[in-house]
Amino acid sequence: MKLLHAPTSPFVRKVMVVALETGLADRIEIVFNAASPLQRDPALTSLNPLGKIPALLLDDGTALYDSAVICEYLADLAGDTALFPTGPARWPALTLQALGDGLLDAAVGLRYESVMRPEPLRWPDWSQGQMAKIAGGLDVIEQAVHTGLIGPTLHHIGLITLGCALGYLDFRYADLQWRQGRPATAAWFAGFDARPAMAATRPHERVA
Ligand SMILES: N[C@@H](CCC(=O)N[C@@H](CS)C(=O)NCC(=O)O)C(=O)O
Repeated sequence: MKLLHAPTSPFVRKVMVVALETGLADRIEIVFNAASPLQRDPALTSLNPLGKIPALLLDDGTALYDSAVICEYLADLAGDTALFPTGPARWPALTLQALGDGLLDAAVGLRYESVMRPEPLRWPDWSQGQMAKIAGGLDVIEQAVHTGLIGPTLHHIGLITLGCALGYLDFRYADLQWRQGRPATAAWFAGFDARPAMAATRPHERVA
């Protein structure tokens, strides 16, 4: 299998955490791709017409894309039934995954706005709207730690996604200081972030 990958991408990180935790990482060849909303790269769009990473090329030529799909594929391939639970536990796990993915959509979109969009074309109201989504999401995470929906004895795709989202905020938005006023999330994340698969996938700029 080949994974179109960038070490800065939190969505790619989700896939790598699942690959490491299911023991499949050795079967995945990493292929760097600098996915950009401004340039269509045939090496990527031939696998994912949306031009986004992660994209996974299977040995039979099938392409899978969207981190949620790839993560579930890997869990299924490994026979792991915990990361994507069945029964009633499935819905909170998938909803937390959607929360983390949505938080990341806002954060990655904001990053494009602030780094790629020419300054005269930037729209502060839109940026504030994205920041509000991030803050609202973080507040819901804090409540979920308090109610036990998120906690140290649980482990599934929702928590991996939230861990990657919080790690991305540390990487790109350290000034946001998301831990302030959210001590329960900070404590949970400190433990989660020490997992070997999280430690092995810390976001970083590409080293040429
Ligand atoms: N919903 C997608 C989001 C993937 C995504 O936004 N990836 C970014 C990199 S972090 C990307 O490829 N951006 C290029 C673009 O937006 O065209 C997933 O979960 O895989």
